[in-house]
Amino acid sequence: MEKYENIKKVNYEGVKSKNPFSFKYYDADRVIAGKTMKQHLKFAMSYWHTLNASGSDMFGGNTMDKTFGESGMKMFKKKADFAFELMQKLGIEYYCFHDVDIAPEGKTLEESVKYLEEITDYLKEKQDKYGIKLLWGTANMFGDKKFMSGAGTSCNADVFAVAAGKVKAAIDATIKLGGTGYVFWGGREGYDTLLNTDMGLELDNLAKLLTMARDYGRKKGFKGDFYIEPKPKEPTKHQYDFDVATCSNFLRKYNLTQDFKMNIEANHATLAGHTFNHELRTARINGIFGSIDANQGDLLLGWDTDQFPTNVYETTMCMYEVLKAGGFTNGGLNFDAKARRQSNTTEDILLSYIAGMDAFALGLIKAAAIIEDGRIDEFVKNRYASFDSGIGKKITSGKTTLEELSEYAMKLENIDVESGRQEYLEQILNTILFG
Ligand code: XLS
Ligand code: CA
Ligand code: CA
Repeated sequence: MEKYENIKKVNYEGVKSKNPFSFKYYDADRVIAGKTMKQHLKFAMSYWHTLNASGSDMFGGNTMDKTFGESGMKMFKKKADFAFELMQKLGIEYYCFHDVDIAPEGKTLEESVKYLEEITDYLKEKQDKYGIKLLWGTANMFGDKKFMSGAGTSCNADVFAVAAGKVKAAIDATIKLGGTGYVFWGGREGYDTLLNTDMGLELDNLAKLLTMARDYGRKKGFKGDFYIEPKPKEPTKHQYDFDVATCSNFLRKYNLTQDFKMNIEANHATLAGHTFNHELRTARINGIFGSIDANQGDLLLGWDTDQFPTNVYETTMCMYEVLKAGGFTNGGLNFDAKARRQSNTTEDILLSYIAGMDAFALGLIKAAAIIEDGRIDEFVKNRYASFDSGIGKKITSGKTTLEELSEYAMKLENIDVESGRQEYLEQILNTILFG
Protein backbone atom coordinates (compact mmCIF):
# COMPACT_ATOMS: atom_id res chain seq x y z
CA MET A 1 0.00 0.00 0.00
CA GLU A 2 1.12 3.52 -0.67
CA LYS A 3 1.98 5.95 2.04
CA TYR A 4 -1.00 7.69 3.56
CA GLU A 5 0.74 11.05 3.09
CA ASN A 6 -0.37 10.80 -0.54
CA ILE A 7 -4.03 10.65 0.42
CA LYS A 8 -5.87 13.96 0.34
CA LYS A 9 -8.88 14.86 2.46
CA VAL A 10 -12.11 13.87 0.72
CA ASN A 11 -14.65 16.69 0.65
CA TYR A 12 -18.24 17.08 -0.45
CA GLU A 13 -18.34 18.63 -3.91
CA GLY A 14 -21.84 17.71 -5.11
CA VAL A 15 -23.09 15.65 -8.06
CA LYS A 16 -21.68 17.91 -10.73
CA SER A 17 -18.13 17.31 -9.57
CA LYS A 18 -16.03 14.99 -11.72
CA ASN A 19 -13.37 14.68 -9.03
CA PRO A 20 -13.38 10.96 -8.15
CA PHE A 21 -11.98 11.74 -4.71
CA SER A 22 -14.96 13.81 -3.60
CA PHE A 23 -18.36 13.05 -2.15
CA LYS A 24 -21.25 13.62 -4.50
CA TYR A 25 -24.02 13.14 -1.88
CA TYR A 26 -22.41 12.80 1.53
CA ASP A 27 -22.41 16.27 2.99
CA ALA A 28 -21.61 15.49 6.63
CA ASP A 29 -23.22 18.56 8.21
CA ARG A 30 -26.29 18.76 6.00
CA VAL A 31 -29.43 18.36 8.08
CA ILE A 32 -31.94 15.73 6.96
CA ALA A 33 -35.03 14.97 9.03
CA GLY A 34 -33.72 16.83 12.05
CA LYS A 35 -30.17 15.46 12.27
CA THR A 36 -26.96 15.89 10.32
CA MET A 37 -26.02 13.20 7.82
CA LYS A 38 -23.05 12.37 10.00
CA GLN A 39 -25.30 11.79 13.03
CA HIS A 40 -27.72 9.64 11.05
CA LEU A 41 -25.21 7.48 9.26
CA LYS A 42 -22.48 6.84 11.86
CA PHE A 43 -20.08 5.32 9.31
CA ALA A 44 -17.48 2.86 10.52
CA MET A 45 -14.40 1.33 8.92
CA SER A 46 -13.95 -2.43 9.15
CA TYR A 47 -10.38 -3.16 10.16
CA TRP A 48 -10.26 -6.68 8.74
CA HIS A 49 -11.13 -5.83 5.16
CA THR A 50 -9.42 -2.48 5.01
CA LEU A 51 -6.13 -3.29 6.69
CA ASN A 52 -5.81 -7.04 6.26
CA ALA A 53 -7.72 -8.54 3.34
CA SER A 54 -5.19 -8.73 0.55
CA GLY A 55 -7.14 -10.07 -2.40
CA SER A 56 -6.39 -13.78 -2.14
CA ASP A 57 -9.07 -16.27 -3.15
CA MET A 58 -9.28 -20.05 -3.53
CA PHE A 59 -7.48 -19.88 -6.84
CA GLY A 60 -4.77 -17.34 -6.26
CA GLY A 61 -2.70 -15.35 -3.82
CA ASN A 62 -2.61 -11.74 -2.77
CA THR A 63 -3.08 -8.88 -5.20
CA MET A 64 -2.42 -6.23 -2.55
CA ASP A 65 0.37 -5.80 -0.04
CA LYS A 66 -0.83 -4.59 3.33
CA THR A 67 2.29 -5.42 5.33
CA PHE A 68 3.78 -1.93 5.10
CA GLY A 69 7.12 -3.66 4.73
CA GLU A 70 7.02 -4.84 8.35
CA SER A 71 5.97 -7.84 10.41
CA GLY A 72 4.79 -8.54 13.97
CA MET A 73 3.79 -5.70 16.25
CA LYS A 74 5.60 -3.14 14.09
CA MET A 75 3.38 -4.04 11.17
CA PHE A 76 0.22 -3.74 13.26
CA LYS A 77 1.28 -0.29 14.44
CA LYS A 78 1.82 0.76 10.83
CA LYS A 79 -1.62 -0.58 10.00
CA ALA A 80 -3.07 1.53 12.80
CA ASP A 81 -1.22 4.62 11.52
CA PHE A 82 -2.67 4.06 8.09
CA ALA A 83 -6.17 3.27 9.40
CA PHE A 84 -6.51 6.48 11.37
CA GLU A 85 -5.17 8.64 8.54
CA LEU A 86 -7.59 6.96 6.16
CA MET A 87 -10.57 7.47 8.46
CA GLN A 88 -9.66 11.09 8.99
CA LYS A 89 -9.28 11.72 5.26
CA LEU A 90 -12.70 10.16 4.65
CA GLY A 91 -14.40 11.77 7.65
CA ILE A 92 -15.23 8.35 9.14
CA GLU A 93 -15.60 8.59 12.91
CA TYR A 94 -15.89 4.95 13.96
CA TYR A 95 -14.16 1.64 13.40
CA CYS A 96 -14.71 -2.05 14.21
CA PHE A 97 -12.25 -4.91 14.71
CA HIS A 98 -11.64 -8.54 15.61
CA ASP A 99 -8.86 -9.13 18.15
CA VAL A 100 -6.60 -10.67 15.50
CA ASP A 101 -7.07 -7.76 13.07
CA ILE A 102 -5.28 -5.31 15.31
CA ALA A 103 -2.48 -7.32 16.93
CA PRO A 104 -0.34 -10.41 16.31
CA GLU A 105 -1.60 -13.74 17.61
CA GLY A 106 0.54 -15.36 20.26
CA LYS A 107 1.17 -19.08 20.67
CA THR A 108 -0.95 -19.01 23.80
CA LEU A 109 -3.90 -16.94 24.95
CA GLU A 110 -1.63 -15.30 27.50
CA GLU A 111 0.75 -14.08 24.78
CA SER A 112 -2.13 -12.84 22.59
CA VAL A 113 -3.63 -10.89 25.48
CA LYS A 114 -0.28 -9.13 26.06
CA TYR A 115 -0.17 -8.04 22.42
CA LEU A 116 -3.74 -6.86 22.66
CA GLU A 117 -2.93 -4.75 25.70
CA GLU A 118 0.00 -3.15 23.93
CA ILE A 119 -1.89 -2.32 20.74
CA THR A 120 -4.96 -1.00 22.55
CA ASP A 121 -2.73 1.54 24.35
CA TYR A 122 -1.55 2.60 20.92
CA LEU A 123 -5.08 2.73 19.48
CA LYS A 124 -6.37 4.70 22.43
CA GLU A 125 -3.77 7.40 21.83
CA LYS A 126 -4.75 7.51 18.18
CA GLN A 127 -8.46 7.74 19.01
CA ASP A 128 -7.80 10.75 21.23
CA LYS A 129 -5.58 12.42 18.68
CA TYR A 130 -8.00 11.98 15.78
CA GLY A 131 -11.33 12.14 17.62
CA ILE A 132 -12.25 8.70 16.29
CA LYS A 133 -14.28 6.17 18.28
CA LEU A 134 -14.70 2.42 18.44
CA LEU A 135 -18.13 1.25 17.26
CA TRP A 136 -17.68 -2.39 18.26
CA GLY A 137 -15.16 -5.07 18.93
CA THR A 138 -15.27 -8.82 18.50
CA ALA A 139 -13.09 -11.91 18.78
CA ASN A 140 -12.12 -14.07 15.84
CA MET A 141 -13.11 -17.56 16.91
CA PHE A 142 -13.17 -19.19 13.52
CA GLY A 143 -9.77 -18.77 11.83
CA ASP A 144 -7.50 -20.95 13.92
CA LYS A 145 -7.47 -24.73 13.46
CA LYS A 146 -8.69 -25.36 17.02
CA PHE A 147 -11.97 -23.67 16.10
CA MET A 148 -12.63 -26.10 13.25
CA SER A 149 -15.71 -27.45 15.03
CA GLY A 150 -16.83 -24.11 16.41
CA ALA A 151 -15.99 -22.11 19.53
CA GLY A 152 -18.99 -21.83 21.87
CA THR A 153 -20.43 -24.86 20.06
CA SER A 154 -17.25 -26.91 19.84
CA CYS A 155 -17.35 -30.57 20.80
CA ASN A 156 -14.23 -29.87 22.86
CA ALA A 157 -14.39 -28.20 26.30
CA ASP A 158 -10.82 -26.83 26.14
CA VAL A 159 -11.71 -25.02 22.92
CA PHE A 160 -14.77 -23.59 24.66
CA ALA A 161 -12.48 -22.31 27.45
CA VAL A 162 -10.08 -20.65 24.98
CA ALA A 163 -13.06 -19.06 23.25
CA ALA A 164 -14.27 -17.72 26.60
CA GLY A 165 -10.79 -16.31 27.28
CA LYS A 166 -10.71 -14.63 23.90
CA VAL A 167 -14.15 -13.12 24.45
CA LYS A 168 -13.05 -11.80 27.84
CA ALA A 169 -9.95 -10.17 26.34
CA ALA A 170 -11.90 -8.69 23.43
CA ILE A 171 -14.53 -7.29 25.81
CA ASP A 172 -11.73 -5.78 27.90
CA ALA A 173 -10.27 -4.19 24.75
CA THR A 174 -13.70 -2.89 23.71
CA ILE A 175 -14.31 -1.33 27.12
CA LYS A 176 -10.82 0.18 27.23
CA LEU A 177 -11.39 1.83 23.85
CA GLY A 178 -14.87 3.08 24.77
CA GLY A 179 -16.69 0.85 22.25
CA THR A 180 -20.48 0.93 22.33
CA GLY A 181 -20.99 -2.58 21.02
CA TYR A 182 -19.66 -6.11 21.21
CA VAL A 183 -20.45 -8.50 18.34
CA PHE A 184 -20.89 -12.24 18.21
CA TRP A 185 -20.80 -13.46 14.67
CA GLY A 186 -21.01 -17.23 14.98
CA GLY A 187 -18.01 -17.97 12.78
CA ARG A 188 -18.18 -21.75 12.84
CA GLU A 189 -21.10 -22.03 15.23
CA GLY A 190 -23.12 -24.43 13.16
CA TYR A 191 -22.76 -27.88 11.63
CA ASP A 192 -22.08 -29.69 8.40
CA THR A 193 -23.91 -32.91 9.29
CA LEU A 194 -26.31 -33.82 12.05
CA LEU A 195 -24.76 -37.31 12.03
CA ASN A 196 -21.95 -36.04 14.26
CA THR A 197 -23.76 -33.22 16.06
CA ASP A 198 -25.49 -32.84 19.42
CA MET A 199 -27.50 -29.79 18.42
CA GLY A 200 -29.23 -29.31 21.78
CA LEU A 201 -25.97 -29.32 23.74
CA GLU A 202 -24.25 -27.01 21.25
CA LEU A 203 -27.02 -24.41 21.45
CA ASP A 204 -27.17 -24.59 25.25
CA ASN A 205 -23.40 -24.10 25.40
CA LEU A 206 -23.49 -21.18 23.00
CA ALA A 207 -26.10 -19.53 25.20
CA LYS A 208 -23.85 -20.12 28.22
CA LEU A 209 -20.96 -18.35 26.49
CA LEU A 210 -23.15 -15.37 25.59
CA THR A 211 -24.62 -15.22 29.08
CA MET A 212 -21.16 -15.27 30.71
CA ALA A 213 -20.00 -12.55 28.29
CA ARG A 214 -23.01 -10.42 29.17
CA ASP A 215 -22.46 -10.91 32.91
CA TYR A 216 -18.74 -10.14 32.65
CA GLY A 217 -19.28 -7.06 30.47
CA ARG A 218 -21.94 -5.61 32.75
CA LYS A 219 -19.79 -6.32 35.81
CA LYS A 220 -16.97 -4.35 34.19
CA GLY A 221 -19.29 -1.42 33.49
CA PHE A 222 -19.96 -2.01 29.78
CA LYS A 223 -23.13 -0.06 28.97
CA GLY A 224 -23.23 -0.73 25.24
CA ASP A 225 -25.10 -3.38 23.28
CA PHE A 226 -24.17 -6.97 22.70
CA TYR A 227 -25.02 -8.08 19.19
CA ILE A 228 -25.60 -11.32 17.39
CA GLU A 229 -24.83 -11.09 13.69
CA PRO A 230 -27.09 -13.51 11.79
CA LYS A 231 -25.75 -15.51 8.86
CA PRO A 232 -27.37 -18.65 7.44
CA LYS A 233 -24.40 -20.53 5.98
CA GLU A 234 -20.70 -20.21 5.21
CA PRO A 235 -18.44 -21.43 6.63
CA THR A 236 -20.69 -24.21 7.96
CA LYS A 237 -23.57 -25.59 5.94
CA HIS A 238 -26.04 -24.59 8.62
CA GLN A 239 -25.10 -21.70 10.91
CA TYR A 240 -27.14 -21.55 14.12
CA ASP A 241 -27.61 -17.76 13.79
CA PHE A 242 -29.46 -18.30 10.52
CA ASP A 243 -31.42 -15.07 10.34
CA VAL A 244 -32.99 -12.43 12.58
CA ALA A 245 -36.08 -14.51 13.35
CA THR A 246 -33.96 -17.52 14.35
CA CYS A 247 -31.72 -15.37 16.55
CA SER A 248 -34.73 -13.68 18.10
CA ASN A 249 -36.08 -17.07 19.14
CA PHE A 250 -32.67 -18.04 20.55
CA LEU A 251 -32.47 -14.84 22.61
CA ARG A 252 -35.96 -15.38 24.00
CA LYS A 253 -35.33 -19.02 24.88
CA TYR A 254 -32.18 -18.14 26.82
CA ASN A 255 -33.44 -14.86 28.37
CA LEU A 256 -30.96 -12.63 26.59
CA THR A 257 -33.29 -10.11 24.94
CA GLN A 258 -32.48 -7.34 27.43
CA ASP A 259 -28.82 -7.15 26.46
CA PHE A 260 -28.57 -8.49 22.92
CA LYS A 261 -29.64 -6.87 19.67
CA MET A 262 -28.95 -7.66 16.03
CA ASN A 263 -26.03 -6.58 13.88
CA ILE A 264 -27.60 -7.04 10.46
CA GLU A 265 -25.47 -7.54 7.38
CA ALA A 266 -26.99 -7.01 3.92
CA ASN A 267 -25.05 -9.85 2.31
CA HIS A 268 -26.08 -12.28 5.05
CA ALA A 269 -29.73 -11.34 4.57
CA THR A 270 -29.61 -12.29 0.92
CA LEU A 271 -27.76 -15.53 1.70
CA ALA A 272 -30.71 -16.38 3.98
CA GLY A 273 -33.10 -15.85 1.08
CA HIS A 274 -34.40 -12.59 2.52
CA THR A 275 -34.17 -8.98 1.48
CA PHE A 276 -32.02 -6.72 3.64
CA ASN A 277 -35.22 -4.80 4.25
CA HIS A 278 -36.93 -7.92 5.63
CA GLU A 279 -34.18 -8.56 8.16
CA LEU A 280 -34.19 -4.95 9.33
CA ARG A 281 -37.98 -4.95 9.65
CA THR A 282 -37.97 -8.22 11.57
CA ALA A 283 -35.46 -6.77 14.02
CA ARG A 284 -37.39 -3.52 14.35
CA ILE A 285 -40.75 -5.11 15.13
CA ASN A 286 -39.09 -7.38 17.67
CA GLY A 287 -37.31 -4.48 19.39
CA ILE A 288 -33.84 -5.87 18.62
CA PHE A 289 -32.62 -3.56 15.87
CA GLY A 290 -29.05 -2.60 16.76
CA SER A 291 -26.37 -2.07 14.16
CA ILE A 292 -25.67 -2.67 10.47
CA ASP A 293 -22.89 -4.25 8.46
CA ALA A 294 -23.21 -2.23 5.28
CA ASN A 295 -22.27 -4.17 2.17
CA GLN A 296 -23.90 -6.08 -0.65
CA GLY A 297 -23.59 -9.50 -2.22
CA ASP A 298 -23.84 -10.61 -5.82
CA LEU A 299 -27.10 -12.49 -6.30
CA LEU A 300 -25.66 -14.44 -9.24
CA LEU A 301 -22.75 -15.73 -7.18
CA GLY A 302 -24.62 -16.61 -4.00
CA TRP A 303 -21.76 -16.44 -1.55
CA ASP A 304 -20.56 -13.82 0.90
CA THR A 305 -18.79 -11.44 -1.48
CA ASP A 306 -18.79 -8.50 0.96
CA GLN A 307 -18.91 -5.85 -1.76
CA PHE A 308 -19.12 -2.16 -1.05
CA PRO A 309 -22.79 -1.15 -1.19
CA THR A 310 -23.72 0.86 -4.27
CA ASN A 311 -27.31 -0.24 -4.89
CA VAL A 312 -29.39 2.82 -4.02
CA TYR A 313 -32.71 0.91 -3.91
CA GLU A 314 -31.20 -1.18 -1.12
CA THR A 315 -29.60 1.69 0.78
CA THR A 316 -32.84 3.66 0.54
CA MET A 317 -34.99 0.89 1.97
CA CYS A 318 -32.35 0.26 4.62
CA MET A 319 -32.33 3.89 5.72
CA TYR A 320 -36.13 3.91 5.63
CA GLU A 321 -36.07 1.14 8.25
CA VAL A 322 -33.38 2.92 10.26
CA LEU A 323 -35.42 6.14 10.31
CA LYS A 324 -38.55 4.22 11.28
CA ALA A 325 -36.60 2.55 14.08
CA GLY A 326 -35.73 6.01 15.40
CA GLY A 327 -32.13 5.93 14.18
CA PHE A 328 -29.03 4.35 15.66
CA THR A 329 -28.29 4.52 19.35
CA ASN A 330 -25.20 2.43 20.08
CA GLY A 331 -24.99 1.05 16.55
CA GLY A 332 -23.89 2.46 13.22
CA LEU A 333 -23.10 1.58 9.60
CA ASN A 334 -20.00 -0.55 9.50
CA PHE A 335 -18.64 -1.12 6.00
CA ASP A 336 -18.02 -4.84 6.27
CA ALA A 337 -16.89 -4.63 2.68
CA LYS A 338 -13.75 -5.03 0.66
CA ALA A 339 -12.55 -3.65 -2.63
CA ARG A 340 -12.61 -6.33 -5.35
CA ARG A 341 -9.49 -8.41 -5.97
CA GLN A 342 -8.87 -6.47 -9.15
CA SER A 343 -9.33 -3.10 -7.43
CA ASN A 344 -5.98 -3.43 -5.79
CA THR A 345 -4.53 0.02 -5.16
CA THR A 346 -4.73 2.34 -2.17
CA GLU A 347 -6.81 4.65 -4.33
CA ASP A 348 -9.34 1.85 -4.78
CA ILE A 349 -9.82 1.65 -1.03
CA LEU A 350 -10.68 5.33 -0.97
CA LEU A 351 -12.91 5.10 -4.04
CA SER A 352 -14.74 2.13 -2.50
CA TYR A 353 -15.47 3.94 0.73
CA ILE A 354 -16.54 7.05 -1.18
CA ALA A 355 -18.94 4.94 -3.28
CA GLY A 356 -20.37 3.24 -0.19
CA MET A 357 -20.73 6.43 1.82
CA ASP A 358 -22.36 8.23 -1.09
CA ALA A 359 -24.77 5.33 -1.70
CA PHE A 360 -25.89 5.51 1.93
CA ALA A 361 -26.05 9.31 1.93
CA LEU A 362 -28.29 9.17 -1.14
CA GLY A 363 -30.28 6.37 0.48
CA LEU A 364 -30.81 8.57 3.55
CA ILE A 365 -31.95 11.52 1.42
CA LYS A 366 -34.38 9.32 -0.49
CA ALA A 367 -35.67 7.50 2.61
CA ALA A 368 -36.42 10.83 4.27
CA ALA A 369 -38.16 11.89 1.05
CA ILE A 370 -40.35 8.75 1.08
CA ILE A 371 -41.44 9.52 4.62
CA GLU A 372 -41.93 13.22 3.85
CA ASP A 373 -43.94 12.35 0.72
CA GLY A 374 -46.15 10.16 2.89
CA ARG A 375 -47.97 8.30 0.13
CA ILE A 376 -46.47 4.91 0.88
CA ASP A 377 -47.01 5.13 4.65
CA GLU A 378 -50.51 6.46 4.06
CA PHE A 379 -51.28 3.61 1.69
CA VAL A 380 -50.19 1.01 4.23
CA LYS A 381 -52.21 2.69 6.96
CA ASN A 382 -55.35 2.74 4.81
CA ARG A 383 -54.87 -0.84 3.70
CA TYR A 384 -55.49 -1.96 7.27
CA ALA A 385 -58.22 0.59 8.01
CA SER A 386 -60.73 -2.18 8.74
CA PHE A 387 -58.85 -2.76 11.99
CA ASP A 388 -59.34 0.84 13.15
CA SER A 389 -62.96 0.44 14.19
CA GLY A 390 -65.78 -2.05 14.61
CA ILE A 391 -64.92 -5.71 14.59
CA GLY A 392 -61.35 -4.99 13.46
CA LYS A 393 -60.72 -2.84 16.50
CA LYS A 394 -62.11 -5.60 18.70
CA ILE A 395 -59.63 -8.05 17.13
CA THR A 396 -56.54 -5.86 17.57
CA SER A 397 -57.45 -4.94 21.13
CA GLY A 398 -58.04 -8.58 22.03
CA LYS A 399 -61.65 -7.93 22.98
CA THR A 400 -63.38 -10.61 20.99
CA THR A 401 -63.72 -14.36 20.88
CA LEU A 402 -63.85 -17.06 18.28
CA GLU A 403 -67.59 -17.41 18.98
CA GLU A 404 -68.28 -13.70 18.44
CA LEU A 405 -66.24 -13.66 15.23
CA SER A 406 -67.99 -16.72 13.98
CA GLU A 407 -71.36 -15.14 14.68
CA TYR A 408 -70.27 -11.94 12.93
CA ALA A 409 -68.88 -13.82 9.92
CA MET A 410 -72.06 -15.86 9.42
CA LYS A 411 -73.80 -12.88 7.88
CA LEU A 412 -70.99 -11.71 5.60
CA GLU A 413 -71.02 -12.12 1.87
CA ASN A 414 -69.06 -10.65 -1.07
CA ILE A 415 -66.11 -9.36 0.90
CA ASP A 416 -64.00 -6.91 -1.14
CA VAL A 417 -60.36 -7.07 -0.09
CA GLU A 418 -58.39 -3.87 -0.71
CA SER A 419 -56.02 -3.94 -3.72
CA GLY A 420 -52.34 -4.29 -2.79
CA ARG A 421 -51.36 -1.85 -5.57
CA GLN A 422 -47.75 -3.05 -5.69
CA GLU A 423 -47.01 -1.55 -9.10
CA TYR A 424 -48.41 1.82 -8.09
CA LEU A 425 -46.19 1.82 -4.98
CA GLU A 426 -43.11 0.79 -6.94
CA GLN A 427 -43.83 3.64 -9.32
CA ILE A 428 -43.99 6.09 -6.42
CA LEU A 429 -40.64 4.78 -5.26
CA ASN A 430 -39.17 5.33 -8.72
CA THR A 431 -40.44 8.90 -8.93
CA ILE A 432 -38.92 9.66 -5.54
CA LEU A 433 -35.63 8.00 -6.45
CA PHE A 434 -35.26 9.38 -9.94
CA GLY A 435 -37.75 12.23 -10.28
C1 XLS B 1 -18.45 -12.80 8.22
C2 XLS B 1 -18.88 -11.74 9.12
C3 XLS B 1 -17.82 -11.17 10.04
C4 XLS B 1 -18.44 -10.43 11.17
C5 XLS B 1 -17.54 -10.16 12.32
O1 XLS B 1 -19.15 -13.19 7.31
O2 XLS B 1 -19.49 -10.75 8.35
O3 XLS B 1 -16.92 -10.40 9.34
O4 XLS B 1 -18.99 -9.21 10.76
O5 XLS B 1 -16.99 -11.32 12.83
CA1 CA C 1 -20.36 -8.84 9.03
CA1 CA D 1 -20.07 -11.06 5.36
